[in-house]
Amino acid sequence: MASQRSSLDSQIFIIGCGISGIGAAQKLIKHGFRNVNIIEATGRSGGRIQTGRLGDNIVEIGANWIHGPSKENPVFRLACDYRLLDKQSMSEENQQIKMDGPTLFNPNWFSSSGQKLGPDVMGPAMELFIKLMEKSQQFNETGGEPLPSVGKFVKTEAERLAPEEWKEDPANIDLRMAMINTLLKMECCVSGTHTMDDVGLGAFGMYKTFPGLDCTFPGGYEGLIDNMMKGLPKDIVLYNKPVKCIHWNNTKNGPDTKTLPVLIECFNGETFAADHVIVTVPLGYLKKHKDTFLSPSLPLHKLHSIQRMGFGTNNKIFLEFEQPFWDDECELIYLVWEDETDLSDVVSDVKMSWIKKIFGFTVLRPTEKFGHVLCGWISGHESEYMETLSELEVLQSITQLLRKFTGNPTVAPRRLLRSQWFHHPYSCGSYTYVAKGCSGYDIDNLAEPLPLNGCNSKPLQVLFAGEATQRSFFSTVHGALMSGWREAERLISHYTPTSGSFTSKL
Ligand code: 6YU
Repeated sequence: MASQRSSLDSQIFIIGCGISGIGAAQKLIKHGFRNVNIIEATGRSGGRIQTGRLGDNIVEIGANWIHGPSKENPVFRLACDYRLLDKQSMSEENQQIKMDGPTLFNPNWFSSSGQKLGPDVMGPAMELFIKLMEKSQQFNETGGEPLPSVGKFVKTEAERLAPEEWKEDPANIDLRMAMINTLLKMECCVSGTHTMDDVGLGAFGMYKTFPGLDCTFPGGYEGLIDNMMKGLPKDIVLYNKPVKCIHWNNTKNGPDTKTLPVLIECFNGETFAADHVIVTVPLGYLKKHKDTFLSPSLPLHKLHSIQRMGFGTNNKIFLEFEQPFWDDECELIYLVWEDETDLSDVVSDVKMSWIKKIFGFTVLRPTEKFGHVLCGWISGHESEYMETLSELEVLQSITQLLRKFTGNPTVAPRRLLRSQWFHHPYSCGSYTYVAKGCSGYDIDNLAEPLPLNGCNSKPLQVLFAGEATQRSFFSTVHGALMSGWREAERLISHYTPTSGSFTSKL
């Protein structure tokens, strides 16, 4: 066992300067480790937390909300400590709101024949959908899921229940089924998947929520990253150094390595010797580079879990308008395609009809601050295709779409900004979902350090953090942060085995 002094001199490299990497560095440095560095592929910190600009407005290109802003949520605690939230978001009242179902925004509904629909027509579809989504989450505890995917379950149940539940109002059944399809497309954005048919029904309820009504950062999510970075040594991050390969188990020696077990090789040819490496690159990146990112290659069960887990695309399209076409109180605009009654949450011809995958738009609030700005949401292969089009092409298609749905031939966004997470070379998509056939064990496999337990070589050479490695809060900022802290604590308790469970607080 290394002495306390030499353990604090261990060479630790963290790959990726997203919130999980920054969180890991914070904890290790607070504990006293002296040689901690972060290697980041791009020229910035924050990864999938990225605040941008649309004209004078701040917009979030990546993460938007603190999901479940209440005391148990570490992102909420940090945001409060750094004074980044408004009063309303920090209020006890806000923190106590239970959020088991979807966030209930104040909606407007527009149909493809250019009509505005009312809650009397759409309300029952919303209620049925919410009920079915709640049911979908219960199979994780009860087991015995009747169908393999959330999509198949919701679609089958909606088709079975709708005629009975809406028998008093047969004229609206088709419109309500079309609305359920819109809600399925919305759920694809929430889950970050192409179709809800790809999301496993049994594992869906593994995702847990904290209480609290989702809130945003008035000054931008990146303020959180800036504040966290201020607490770290100045030159801790080595920017613009994409890592090509992590050679572990002493399989490759660099000029400065004699005894250290890991050698990190960057694409620019630079190498860094390490005792421990914490990998925080997104699951999308691992999926694409799994055969070359580690040498020796990842063990088979880890490789299989990387393949099985889902990592999809959810993109945003911000639009600025001179005048709103929505109601004063409206927070969310739904688009209902009247011909989509067969509950297919994918489009048949991506190139021709990608735009039909946009389920709707959230309204950026408050109006006094943002003016009239909408955020459109689009997931899946349709979203990936949208990324390949020019901004002008996207703007033209959206203008046509809005004219069709509002029946107003003069509606015209004056500015547009969209995200392109699928083609981002170091994200390769947006976030993780539990794909059909996945279970919590796949997430545990992703998080398992190398070498595997029981090997005689030096332990904890490569550790794995990042949102995809967190069983209950995958796909979120707080899940990512918790995973970074978890791996830092793994290293800390490795060097202080007698201290029992480690409870340091940042
Ligand atoms: C949340 C939200 N939100 C919208 C959109 C996106 C995401 N999330 P990072 O990628 O940050 O860092 C890794 C770094 O590694 C990065 O800097 C790379 O450049 C670097 N790297 C990669 N390869 C490298 C190499 N070879 N060498 C060196 N460096 C390399 N989360 O809490 N609230 O509102 C949203 C949203 C469009 C894209 C989000 C949201 C997800 C978070 O952004 C994300 O999880 C974390 O930032 C990841 O941090 P990290 O450190 O792990 O990786 C029931 C059920 C369903 C479950 N789903 C529920 C939905 C919850 C998700 N929420 C919604 C979505 C929105 C709107």
